[in-house]
Amino acid sequence: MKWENQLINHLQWSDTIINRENKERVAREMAAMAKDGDIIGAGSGSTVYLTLFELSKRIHKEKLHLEVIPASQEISITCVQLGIPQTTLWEKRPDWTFDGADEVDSDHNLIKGRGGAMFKEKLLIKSSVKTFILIDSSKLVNSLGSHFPIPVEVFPAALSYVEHELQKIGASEIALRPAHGKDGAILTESGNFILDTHFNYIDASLEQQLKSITGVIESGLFIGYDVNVIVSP
Ligand code: ABF
Repeated sequence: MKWENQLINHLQWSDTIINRENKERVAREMAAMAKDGDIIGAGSGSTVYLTLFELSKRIHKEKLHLEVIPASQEISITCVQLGIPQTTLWEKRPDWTFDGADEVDSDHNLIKGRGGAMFKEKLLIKSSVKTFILIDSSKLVNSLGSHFPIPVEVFPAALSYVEHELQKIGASEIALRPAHGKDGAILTESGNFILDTHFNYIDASLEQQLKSITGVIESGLFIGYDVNVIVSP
C-alpha cells in the first residue's frame, strides 16, 4: 500500500476532527528543523506520516543526510516507501523525536496510543534528547480523559488479572480494543492486547500505578515528560 493510502486510512479510522491542512502546516514546520546528520525518532499517527513526507522531500531535494528510528513496522514501511534511511535504538540514540498525541493538557501531560504503538513511542521519547509533540488545537484539553480512554497494553495471559487490578485502582470503564474490521481483539506488534480504560480521576501517580500491575506492558499515559508541544491552530 502506498504511503498516501496509509495516511488516508489512518485519517479515516483515527481522527475525530480531521484537520489535514493544519496537520500539514505543523508537519512542514517540524521537517524544516531537521539538520544534516540528525538521528530522528518517529512516533506514529497521521501527523507523523505527513512529517515523514516533508522530510523525504528535503532528503531528496537538498541531499540531507539523516536517519529515522521508527516506532512501528507501519512507520518503518512508510520510511522505505519514501526513501528515508533508518536505524535502530540498538545502534543510535535519537537527537530528537517527533510524535502526535490524542490529548494534551496545560502541563503537557499526554494521552497517546490510539494506534496501539504507545510502548515503542514511550521508549523513543524516553531515549531521545528532545521530543516534539505535534498536534492541532482540537487535542488540547482541560483535563486528560475528556475525550479519549487511556490505552493499556496487556500481556494476553494476564488479561483477567489486569482487569481486576485496574478496577481496584479506580477504572470506571474497561474495554478490550476490537480488531479493525474483523472479529476478535486487536493485537499490538508485540502480540499483546489493549484495554481502553476510563478513570474518574487522573493524577500524577496513575501512570506508575498502571505500570506496576504485573502483566501491564505500558500505558498511553505520559505524565511529566519533558516535551515541546507544537500546536497548529
Ligand atoms: C500516535 O498517533 C498516537 O500515540 C496518537 O494516538 C496518534 C495521534 O495521531 P494523529 O497525528 O493522527 O492525530 O502519535
